Amino acid sequence: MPKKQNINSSRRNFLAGSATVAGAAAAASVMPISIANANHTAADAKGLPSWTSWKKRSALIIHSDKGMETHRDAIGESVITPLRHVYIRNNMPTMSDAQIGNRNNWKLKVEGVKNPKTYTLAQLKQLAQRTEATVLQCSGNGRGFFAHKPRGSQWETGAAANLIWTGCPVSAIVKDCGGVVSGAKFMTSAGADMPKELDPKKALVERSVPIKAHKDALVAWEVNGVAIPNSHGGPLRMITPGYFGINNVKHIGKLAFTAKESSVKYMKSSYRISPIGKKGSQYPSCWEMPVKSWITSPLKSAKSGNVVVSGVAMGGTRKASSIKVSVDGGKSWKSAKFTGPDMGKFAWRRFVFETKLKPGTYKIVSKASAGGKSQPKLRMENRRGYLHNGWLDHGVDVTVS
Ligand SMILES: Nc1nc2c(c(=O)[nH]1)N[C@H]1C(S)=C(S)[C@@H](COP(=O)(O)O)O[C@H]1N2
Ligand SMILES: [Mo]
Repeated sequence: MPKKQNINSSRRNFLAGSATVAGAAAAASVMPISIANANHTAADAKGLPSWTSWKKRSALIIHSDKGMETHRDAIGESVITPLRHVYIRNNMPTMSDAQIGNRNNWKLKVEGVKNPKTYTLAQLKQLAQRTEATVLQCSGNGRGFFAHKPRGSQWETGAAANLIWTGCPVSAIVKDCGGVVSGAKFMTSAGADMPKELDPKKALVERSVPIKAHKDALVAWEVNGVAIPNSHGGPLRMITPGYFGINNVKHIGKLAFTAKESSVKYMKSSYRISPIGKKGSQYPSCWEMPVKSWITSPLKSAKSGNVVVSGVAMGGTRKASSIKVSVDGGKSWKSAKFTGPDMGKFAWRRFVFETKLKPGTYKIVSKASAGGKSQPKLRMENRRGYLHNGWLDHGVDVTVS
């Protein structure tokens, strides 16, 4: 029998430090779960919006009609996140089958290259293929831990997933188009999901990343072995390994190599890391992800004796090189072990730490290192609650009995 945890009370306890309206709503939407029982039934999806009714309801916390996050204990214990548990974050509504039409005829326009071209998805499949495992993570993952209650979904750890993508390397497209134009400094991707009646300056999801990111990037049509579902940006999605979620433009219709960053709202003013009380396009954009880790078990209680602490660690654009765990709130640290397959530097790794604990209360925290950098103790305060990788807030208070 799979062991069930009392998620209701664990969530309530966990949310105690971030008593926000959205946080309270999230706690109320929680149901006990057992990810071992992952059968897909109609009842499973009850309460999910119709465009994502194939998801597993009990694996998700619904923040709004545009955002749902994976429960902290529902990313699974293998290295890859089950698709039915993966978070969703939409700025624009997910495109429907009717809007998308025949997937193989989906078009990608390529500009800012010597010979601009428009490819169909079928042509891209014939051009080149590569598979890459990456962490997809929202810039605001961990926002729920900020004390100043930034506007936006109060994500804790679950706006993140580790996924296997297959697609055409952007470098192969660039080569096929004769190289990028001189002076190009950015790779700019635009989604086709903006409703036509809206003003592109305000509603077009167009993102620019430094041009060096194109070397690792894919335009992907497959995730975890299936065609990318519409809600995750099918039939074609930009994947920028190591870069935050927003740069992974769903429903990509245009790829351009540009001298300047896009001037739409989602580039210029949104996703800027500014001090509390300040905003503007002069502040850095949410691009590369920093090193980060969090514990996924135990979250609230454990039996005394041998206790297995497990979690995930990611390095962003660098390989996660080590992971340490502390059971005394960071006073003393011990090395934990990475387990499972190493899926490359852009993926996260599972870790385990076995320890003997006597009855009592413990603050268990984890700290990962990558590329010579370790997670900081504290969050970097910023207006919108982006980039949280501080280890203290991500710790868990566990009662051992
Ligand atoms: N076209 C388009 N791409 C998009 C978005 C969007 O609304 N439209 N949302 C972005 C944001 S903020 C994130 S965090 C990720 C979420 O991806 P997911 O919903 O597949 O988890 O997609 C990004 N790409
Ligand atoms: Mo996001």
